[in-house]
Amino acid sequence: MTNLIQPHGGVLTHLLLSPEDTEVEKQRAHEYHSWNLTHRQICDLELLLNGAFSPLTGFLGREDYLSVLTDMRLANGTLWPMPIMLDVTAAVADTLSAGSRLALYDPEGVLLAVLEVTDVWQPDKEQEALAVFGTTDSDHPGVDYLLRKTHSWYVGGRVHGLEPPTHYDFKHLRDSPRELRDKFNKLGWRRVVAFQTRNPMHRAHQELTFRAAQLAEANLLIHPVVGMTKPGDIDHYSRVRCYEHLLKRFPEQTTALSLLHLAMRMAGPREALWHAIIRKNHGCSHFIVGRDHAGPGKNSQGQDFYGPYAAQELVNRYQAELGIQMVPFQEMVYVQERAEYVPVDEVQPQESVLAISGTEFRRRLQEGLDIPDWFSYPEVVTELRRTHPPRHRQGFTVFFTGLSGAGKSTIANALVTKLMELGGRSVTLLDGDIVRKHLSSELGFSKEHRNINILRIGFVASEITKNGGIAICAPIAPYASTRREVREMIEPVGGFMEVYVATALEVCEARDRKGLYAKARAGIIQGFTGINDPYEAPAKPEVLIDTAECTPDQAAHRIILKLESLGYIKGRA
Ligand code: PPS
Repeated sequence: MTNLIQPHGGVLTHLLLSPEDTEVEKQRAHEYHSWNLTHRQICDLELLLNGAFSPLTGFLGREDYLSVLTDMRLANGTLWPMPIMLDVTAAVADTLSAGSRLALYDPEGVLLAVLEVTDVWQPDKEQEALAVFGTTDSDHPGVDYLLRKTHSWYVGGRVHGLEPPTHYDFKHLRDSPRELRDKFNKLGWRRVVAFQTRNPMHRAHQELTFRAAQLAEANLLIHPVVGMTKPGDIDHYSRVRCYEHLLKRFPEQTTALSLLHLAMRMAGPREALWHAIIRKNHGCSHFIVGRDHAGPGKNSQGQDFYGPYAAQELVNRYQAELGIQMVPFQEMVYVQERAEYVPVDEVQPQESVLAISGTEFRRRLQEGLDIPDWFSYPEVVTELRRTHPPRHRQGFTVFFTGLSGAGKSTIANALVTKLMELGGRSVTLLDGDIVRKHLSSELGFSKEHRNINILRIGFVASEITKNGGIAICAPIAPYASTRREVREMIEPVGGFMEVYVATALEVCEARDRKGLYAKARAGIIQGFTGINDPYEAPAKPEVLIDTAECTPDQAAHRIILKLESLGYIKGRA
């Protein structure tokens, strides 16, 4: 490892091994335990390796971790607000101890780095959530990821990089901190103000960044996050094409665009401080912190997790030791009389303000409604419309769930026929029995096998949905957490509607068309849903159908009406 002193941004950590040492590690790697990195871990590793996370030299050990939680500092006192550890399963943690070497692979099996383990421990995740996010509310995406998706053991230690993660997209826009510093030096940009974003940029953002650059007497770096952002955000491919369009609207030679493969945590104030340090490492002298920086949205009580300017306050508190100057900004609003954007605190009482919120903007996109020129540039809107067509041209999944014999298949068949009659999109039926015959013939009915079965259905349905088709699924899907996983696979790529066919167990048992309930009662079939295996009823399905109160035809019609009201189908059925 070498530390390079650069004119901008201080010491930059460099963790990539020399070609000779890389060869040696490659030869030895088969002797080490191995770990296949998750998407988030690949993001973290890339930024460790290229120095964006300087002064970190690897994943945090336990002492640094605890110190970051309580004081936002490493154990040696250096300011660092975000805990960055490698999370692994208990099975892998069991094989490791101080001194072990762990080979880190990408999903294609490429050896990216070797971790020289110093610490292995099981964290108190609730304590971590409270320290980092100030809450354990799982409506916070960072908390949700920590509690549900992060493995239960942490490993820390120095990282030895063999090669940086590969990117096949937008190569011309990906710069390491050193590359950006060199670029700024070459261009003679001594003062550079960075703008962080995870959203498409519209005119308000352009005006804000333009003013920030003027205020700081600096050049502008648009530095969007393309690693992991908030679930539900617009995909980075569409966003980057939008940024490229917008770049042409800035005065030539003043502004640069570069992509940051960061995995955001949506930690608001703490995250803003972290973002500032990362931009300092990329050679920037100034950093814009606007309203609700890295905000996670609303909590389960419908309130904001953090105050709108809490991030600015926190960054301000650490300004003296940060090494990068914050440029705080109020929200920008459009003043109709002046036909221009101004910070909200500069609006005069008699002036009228026009605003389109992010939610309203998405609604207009989804419904194909007008988006005015004062809000965004036509080329940006066209780009977004191309990849985010209105709902009636998107794919969707209708996911039935309910007991065996509840009537799922009958209603699903009726729905398929009605959707075929409407036409316009291909319709695929993934009924429980069909799937068990063609996709899951080797599986039984243990919890593990049922989950595999449902996730297979979810995967196929998400591919169909992504490509603009309609998937109708009708398994029992008895477990809430698996249904939630399916929803999470599909919602980012199109519509998802859960239909709970709430036929009572007694009714299903009385029907017993396949004679399975009788066999289950007689103990011939084990683990039968509703008899000796649980069915967790959905808490908030989009549609609840009581088959005692309607015919299959009426039930299918209700679903059509719901799809229509959500905009997924056009015109009356
Ligand atoms: S699951 O739990 O979602 O994977 O089940 P699924 O694939 O939808 O099950 C389809 C049919 O399998 C029959 N069957 C059982 N159901 C529940 N529990 C047990 N142990 C079992 N063994 C066989 C049952 O008839 C299901 O049919 P449907 O179509 O739901 O009536």
